[in-house]
Amino acid sequence: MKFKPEMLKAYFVCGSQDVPEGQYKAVVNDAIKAGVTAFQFRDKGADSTLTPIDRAAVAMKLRGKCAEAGIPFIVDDNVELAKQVNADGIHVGQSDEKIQDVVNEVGDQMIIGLSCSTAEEVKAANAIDGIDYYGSGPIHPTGSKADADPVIGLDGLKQLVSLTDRPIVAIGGITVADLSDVRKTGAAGSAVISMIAQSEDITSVVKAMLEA
Ligand code: TZP
Ligand code: MG
Repeated sequence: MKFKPEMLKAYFVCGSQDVPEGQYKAVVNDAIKAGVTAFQFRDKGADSTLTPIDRAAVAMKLRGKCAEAGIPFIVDDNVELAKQVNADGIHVGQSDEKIQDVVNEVGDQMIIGLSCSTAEEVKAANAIDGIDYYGSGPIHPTGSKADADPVIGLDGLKQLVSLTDRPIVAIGGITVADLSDVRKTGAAGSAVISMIAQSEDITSVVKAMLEA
């Protein structure tokens, strides 16, 4: 699937650890039906309720749902799993597999996202061909990532946007109240876990993301 910056508008990131046990597929299906523009499979950590075998099977199922909806299925961190399920994309952090190795391995077939939370990281990433977008944050404190980088705020986001021509998706503690401010920084969209995963009304939060 060819990358388009519009895919970053309403980007849902989620793993089984982010929802009550047994509800993962249902929540992701609801988000897809509501119109998210990208989905990232990020199932990891001690709170994941999937075994490695289940994880690949669930990834495959959700991969198929995203294909039906015409949105990219992006795997967090795990290049092997991304290849196994023929994902549309891979998203890596600064301490995951080296970005240049990921580009070399799958850059010709997958969308590539890289987390960049500082000016130095953005500048270093700008020098590497083949990265499609950056994920930057956390904008606010987040309860969804134990080892999150320091909060950068909307001002920090704005600074990172000014340092690159590549599209940036904002992440970390984003709520509906932030969506228009995120937009004003020049970011291409917002990536969220709890705003969707913990919502009683997924349809309306996704609508707010699409309309921001
Ligand atoms: N990377 C930076 S913050 C974060 C990730 C995966 C968690 C975002 O989750 P939430 O619930 O939207 O704050
Ligand atoms: Mg990561």
